[in-house]
Amino acid sequence: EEPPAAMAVPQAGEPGLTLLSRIGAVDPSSLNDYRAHGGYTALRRAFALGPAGVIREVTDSGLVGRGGAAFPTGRKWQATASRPDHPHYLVCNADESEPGTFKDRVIMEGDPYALVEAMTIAAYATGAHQGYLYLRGEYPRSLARMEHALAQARARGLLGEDILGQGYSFDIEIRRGAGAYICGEETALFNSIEGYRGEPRSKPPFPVEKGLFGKPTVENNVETLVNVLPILTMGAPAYAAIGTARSTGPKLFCVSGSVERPGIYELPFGATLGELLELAGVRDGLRAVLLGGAAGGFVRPDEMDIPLTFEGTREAGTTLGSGVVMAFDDTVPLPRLLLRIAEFFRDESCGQCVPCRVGTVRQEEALHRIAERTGAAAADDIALLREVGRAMRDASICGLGQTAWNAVESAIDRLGAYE
Ligand code: L3W
Ligand code: SF4
Repeated sequence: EEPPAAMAVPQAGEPGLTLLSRIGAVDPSSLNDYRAHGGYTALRRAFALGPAGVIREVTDSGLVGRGGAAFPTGRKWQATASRPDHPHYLVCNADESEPGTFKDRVIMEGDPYALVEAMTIAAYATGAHQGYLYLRGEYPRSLARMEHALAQARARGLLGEDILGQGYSFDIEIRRGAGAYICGEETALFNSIEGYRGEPRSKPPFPVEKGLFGKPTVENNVETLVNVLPILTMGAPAYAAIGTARSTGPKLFCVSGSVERPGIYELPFGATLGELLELAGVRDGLRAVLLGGAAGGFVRPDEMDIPLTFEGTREAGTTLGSGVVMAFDDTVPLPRLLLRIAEFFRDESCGQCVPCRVGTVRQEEALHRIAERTGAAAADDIALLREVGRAMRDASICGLGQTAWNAVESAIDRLGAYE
């Protein structure tokens, strides 16, 4: 079995944490221990509130999606709940594949019952009786822990028929990914579950109307879902008081690269990039920080005041994405790093649409040439990269093609990568 995911040394299991409070403190194989650590109080509260009451709390909490796109969760749930056509489905996107992202893995390995409880609440609120957990194929430990948790929950009447004697039935099936990054795109994921090629569908229609098997579907990231537990236990106003007005609640950050203590850090939204890197022990000679993963962008060491919020990173011309913070010191060759990112997108493009299928190849070729050329010759290729990048951003069907040029563009414009 692969080694456990890195945990943030100064944070995991410490008091004062919300999402990580049980990680390292609870026995992930024991439902009793989960209950002893506050487990299943949120589901009881959900049954007391009723589906509409749960959606109201989630809406009032200001929770937005943690997969990278920050769509309001309450609005998504309401849209599916109000659809007259049935069945409704709940899908948890655990195909965590964005380079540098490993937060969902820490939750599934360290607190698996939290995800089972949160999925049950989401399904109850949106009128679903069947849920799917789409789990990254490269996470065997997450799979084992989640399978065990599902079996225990079923055996104890917390999944299946008549959950907690409330007359509500719900169950969860696990589907494993097979190594394709694109299957983390929500509609490619539906195709994968349905047995088709993992190719994104055009939107609209959005999944809330026409999702899995063509039915109204709520799809949320693992971290998004587990936030529902503190929302219900502490109440929406207390939750909304954490973070900033537009990015409420706690956030998990995945810190890796040139730092002393890589791992998952939980901080309220609004902490600065510098504060986070201070916790992780930033090394001398910092050259750049990649925010948001391969689909995100680079920032410079003099931009440490950027607030880690969706609005703050947007105003700074970058993105928070799924919470990736990858530090690079001056021993890392930037052209090689950019080539690796371009290679990744060329490999992972599903090939369905021309701008992305061809653009990711042209981007990689140009970066290869630039790595060997200087001056005016390199300038030609940089101009070509901009043109190809614009076409990918404007005309690709899905987020992969739309963001495949982000990191390279930011390296050229913010870091002066080829100057
Ligand atoms: C109802 C509308 N629903 C949008 C829903 C939509 C989806 C969500 C966001 O992700 C991000 C990117 C990267 N009525 C709706 C609506 N929705 N309008 O809201 O939608 P969208 O299209 O803005 O984004 P997206 O394509 O789902 C793109 C990030 O994903 N990314 C990688 C992420 C990796 C991980 C990981 O490894 N864990 O999350 C790659 O591109 O940051 O911002 O549900 O249906 N009118
Ligand atoms: Fe496939 Fe790329 Fe088009 Fe997305 S943008 S549908 S990954 S070819």
